Amino acid sequence: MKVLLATRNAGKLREFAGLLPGVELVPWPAEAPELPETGAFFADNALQKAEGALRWWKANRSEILDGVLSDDSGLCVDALWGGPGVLSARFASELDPAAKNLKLLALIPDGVSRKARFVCVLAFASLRGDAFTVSGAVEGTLSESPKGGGGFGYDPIFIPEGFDRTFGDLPTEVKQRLSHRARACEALRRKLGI
Ligand code: ITT
Repeated sequence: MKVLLATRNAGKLREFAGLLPGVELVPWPAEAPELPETGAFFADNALQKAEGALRWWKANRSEILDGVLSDDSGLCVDALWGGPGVLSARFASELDPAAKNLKLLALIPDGVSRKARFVCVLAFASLRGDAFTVSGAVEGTLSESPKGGGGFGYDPIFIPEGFDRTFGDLPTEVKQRLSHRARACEALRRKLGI
């Protein structure tokens, strides 16, 4: 099965390669445009990215694919009313990832819940133009300070439930087993029968 992966995020790309064995993932071409994501929900944005990618591919490429896959995901923090959530990529985007993590932690007042979850919505669109979404989530808490150089994005400040280390600090296999993206990919594989 040959699928166009509509993402510019190298961390996501790395994870999908491990989570979808047997699927030939075609990377989003460097010359292709940035895909808009203007929705209020992860599912809106995932569908918008898949739709935009499919439209661009049909207009610019002749290679036939089995479908297009997109991912909209983020970190939802209870103390921030679910934020940054769908705005996770845009939150403090002028900062590098390490400074962004420190800025997010600084927003959490002392003594409040540090509960958070990673959410991932995948949209899969076929070349016929039908599409569906699947989702996955992993519960956890925010660490007191960033820890670990693994993963990407908010991984150094997120401790998944049942562990006492962050995704950035835990072995890659742990994140690949229980992450929001791993769970969404399980649902995708079930739905596609692969
Ligand atoms: P594409 O739209 O090109 O896929 P993006 O990085 O802009 O890439 P999103 O709009 O879905 O993707 O933003 C999600 C942000 O949430 C991402 O940039 C990370 O900061 C964060 N994020 C999502 N999944 C994550 C994960 O597994 N680990 C750490 N941070 C994650």
